[in-house]
Parts: sequence; C-alpha cells; structure tokens
Amino acid sequence: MRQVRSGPRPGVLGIVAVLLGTGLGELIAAFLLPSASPFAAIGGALIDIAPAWAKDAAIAWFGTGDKAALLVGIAVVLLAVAFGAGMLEGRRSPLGAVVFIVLGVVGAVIAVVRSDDAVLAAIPALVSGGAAALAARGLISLSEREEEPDRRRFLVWTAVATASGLVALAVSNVARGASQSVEAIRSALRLPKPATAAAPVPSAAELGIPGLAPVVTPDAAFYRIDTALVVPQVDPADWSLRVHGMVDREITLTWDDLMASALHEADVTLACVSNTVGGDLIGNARWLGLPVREVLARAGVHADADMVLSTSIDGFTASTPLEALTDDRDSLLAIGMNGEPLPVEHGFPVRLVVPGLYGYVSATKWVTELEVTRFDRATAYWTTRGWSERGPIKLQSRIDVPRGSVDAGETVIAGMAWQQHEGVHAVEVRIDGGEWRRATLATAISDDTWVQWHLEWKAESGSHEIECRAIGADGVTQTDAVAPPAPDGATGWHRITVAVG
Ligand SMILES: Nc1nc2c(c(=O)[nH]1)N[C@H]1C(S)=C(S)[C@@H](COP(=O)(O)O)O[C@H]1N2
Ligand SMILES: [Mo]
Repeated sequence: MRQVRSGPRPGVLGIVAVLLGTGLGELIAAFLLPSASPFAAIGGALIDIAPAWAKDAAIAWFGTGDKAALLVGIAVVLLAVAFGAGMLEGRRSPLGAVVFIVLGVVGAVIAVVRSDDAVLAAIPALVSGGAAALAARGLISLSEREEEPDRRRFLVWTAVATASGLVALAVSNVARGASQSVEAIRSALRLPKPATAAAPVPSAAELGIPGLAPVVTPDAAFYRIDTALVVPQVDPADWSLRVHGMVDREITLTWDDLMASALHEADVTLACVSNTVGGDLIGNARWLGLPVREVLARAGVHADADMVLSTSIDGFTASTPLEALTDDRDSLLAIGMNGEPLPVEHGFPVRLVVPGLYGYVSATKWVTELEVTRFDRATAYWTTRGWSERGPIKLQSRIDVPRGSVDAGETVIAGMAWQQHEGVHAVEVRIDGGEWRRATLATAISDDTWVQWHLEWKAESGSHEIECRAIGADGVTQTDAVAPPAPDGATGWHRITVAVG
C-alpha cells in the first residue's frame, strides 16, 4: 500500500492539471472554432439557464461589465473544483481524474448543444478534460514517490505542465485577438450612400447642456445588451439571411445583395426593456439599412402569419409582431450606425432595428434568419423566459441634470423623454411636490427618437426633490404607477434629490 500523504499538495496539482487542460482546450478552440471555447460554452450556458431575476440583478450590479464578472466567477469555481478533485485523486485514485473527465464531457455537451457545428464543438472541452485527468493522475502519483530521480522528474513535469498551460492560455488569447480580423474587415468597409437619406439632425434638437445626454449617441457610448459572452465575429462575405416559414418563396440575401440594394436611412432610438426609471439602457443612432418590409414583400408573406422570429448567429431569437415589420415605419435590416458599419458588438454585419419596440422583441444583432410564423406557434429567447410577448416601448422621461448638488441661484433642469413611434407632446416638472410646470422641448428629430427638454430653475438652498413626467403625442400623461422592468418595461416618474448649496 502507498502511504497516503496529507497536506494540500494534491489539490495544488489538481489546479496545475486544470491549468494545462483549460489552456489546451482554449488553444484548440481559438484556432478551430472560437465559439466552442470550453470557458465560453460553460459561461454561455450559465447565462441561458440563469433565472431572469439573476440576469436582471447582474445587469443592475455590473451594467455591461457583467460578463467579465461572470468569467471571473467561472474561473474561481473551476479552480475550487480542481483543488477538490486533486485532493480526491490523492486519496482515492482515479476518482479525481474521473471528475476531470466528467467536467470535460459536460463542457463538450454544452458546447455541442450551443453550437451549429456539432462534432467539432465537442473537441476542445474533451481535450481539456482528458488532459487535466492525465496530468492530475500522472503528477499526483509521481509526487507520492520518494526516490530522488522521481522527485526530480516530478518537479520538472509540474513545471512543464504549469508553463504549458500558461503559454497555451496566452497564445489562445492572442489568437482570439487575431480573429479581430473581422474588425479589420469592418474598418476597411465603405458603406454605400443611402438611396433615401435622412434629413440632417436639426440643430435645435441638441440643446448642448453639459451633463445632458447628447441627442445622437456616439457608437462608443451606446449601451450594449446581449447574451453573447464572446462577441460573434461574422465576416460579411460569409453572412447570409434566410427568409422562410409562412412565405410564398424562400429567399436568401447575401451581403452583396444588401450593398447593391436601395438603402434607407433613419433616426431610431433603441431602448432595453430592462431599463429602470431614470436608467441609461437607451440610445439614439442614425441607422442605414434595407427596409424589412421590402425583404418580406419579396418573399411573399402568407395572410395568416402574425409574427417574424429573427435568429442571430449566436442562437438568440426575437419575436416581432409582423405588422411592425410591414407597416410604413422604418424597420431596417441595418448595416450602418451613425455613418459607419455597425460596430461588431452592435451586430456587425447586419442587425434588425424596429422603431417603437423594446430590443428584446426586435433588435436582433448578427441576424441570419427571419422565419415568418405565428405567435401561437413559436416563442423567442426572452418570451420563453417570462417576458411579455409584445414589447411596445412605454412613455418615459428622465432627469439628467442637475445631478447630486448645484449652487443656489439660476440653474437648469434638463433631461430626455421618449415614446418611440408615438412621439412626445410635452414634459412637465415639479419641485418638492409643487405645481407641475411645462418644460421646453427641444426639436424632436422624429417620433421614432427621444427628445431633449429643459426648464430654468431658481434653486434655493436646501435639499429639493425634482420629478418629471411626459405627455405623449396622444395626450396621455406618463403614469406614476411604479412597475419593475419585468415583464414588459418599467413605469413610474423619475424622481431625484438635489442638494442646493
Ligand atoms: N444576438 C442578440 N441580439 C440582441 C440581443 C441578444 O442578446 N443577442 N439582445 C437584444 C436586446 S435585449 C437589446 S435591448 C438590444 C440592444 O442592442 P445594443 O446592444 O446594440 O444596444 O439588442 C437586442 N439584440
Ligand atoms: Mo434589452
């Protein structure tokens, strides 16, 4: 019988083994199929199975940095499991090694389920699990031998495994960076001129008040919400859009088809249903694209269809009411954002933009498929998870300035208001529960965009509460009933407290 060693050494060797295994798996994935990264597959699966409240909490706590936090979380759990499996291997070989194999198989199953490329996707995780199992068994059994040549061999092999794991991780990171070649393709692209250009943004649409959101959101400042741990890298040359389902004829559009089409330009404000009252998950851009209406007309939509299920290359889906894509609004298969190709994280090369609907039911990024269908036949990513089937954007207004504290005297209160595709008629403000006063609206770019507003205020020393509410183009006043984002968008008045000194 071998003597059972006490101490944490087998656990540490378990970590070395996982370092080696993950390094090799990530390396293979980086070159073979970036989406099959064992890390990304497990993280992505966690995002998909996480309950809605956890996702909302993640968005609220980390904003769009939630993915970095998730990756760190997975790494910590993985290292803890590795340590445990190493200890187990030290006591009851080969049970610890079996744990690594099981982890690899689980990762492989997840990667296959999440990927289109079933067989290939399994390889990185299987290699990870296998390599970790072999390394753990080998290193731990070597470490238990006392003879001098074995001790030296043990040290050498531990160093080799650690170094290889680290190098493999580093190289896979660099290789992943090189897949930023899609970024290179993007920046070399020149967008065609729109056949129907939007009028210049009226200069009176931008009040230019410091601290107030600009009426056109720069791409770099545009909020980002998606379930993609690794941003899909889609080469326009490989992109196509399949339009099928309840249509007279299936059609497939390529990038060249889009570039050769008469493109339309429109200003549309996107909003996320997860936006809380006063929140900033909203942005406005000038989009360039092919009207979805024309694409659907080419395919010939059946009379009994009422929904279009759009699918992203990453598996995300959105169910959009058919009429929002066929009526006269500016629903676009967009390729341009503020005069440039879509940024990769905003859906390059092609995404959907639909005025008036929250992003989760309309704004599919990296879109590759439109299936004409019915609400009673299919559900989409978020509607399957309890969010409302229809997602019209609700009337909302927000105070951007002042924030925190101001000097006493003449100052300005300013903010944004929106009800895309309906329009905003007025904004009212009240201080310390007093009379509602009409704010001055800036010129709206269109009914599909948000609008800035401001109100002069003679601030007196002390603490003050400021509230705002909008009145829609239909004359209806924004409700003060407080509702959370789930299941169909937050309501209530934005209320802030300022200290006037
Ligand atoms: N592929 C994909 N598209 C997606 C999503 C997603 O998770 N995956 N999220 C949607 C949601 S909920 C919103 S609010 C918008 C956000 O678009 P943006 O990131 O460009 O601001 O994208 C939509 N399109
Ligand atoms: Mo969203």
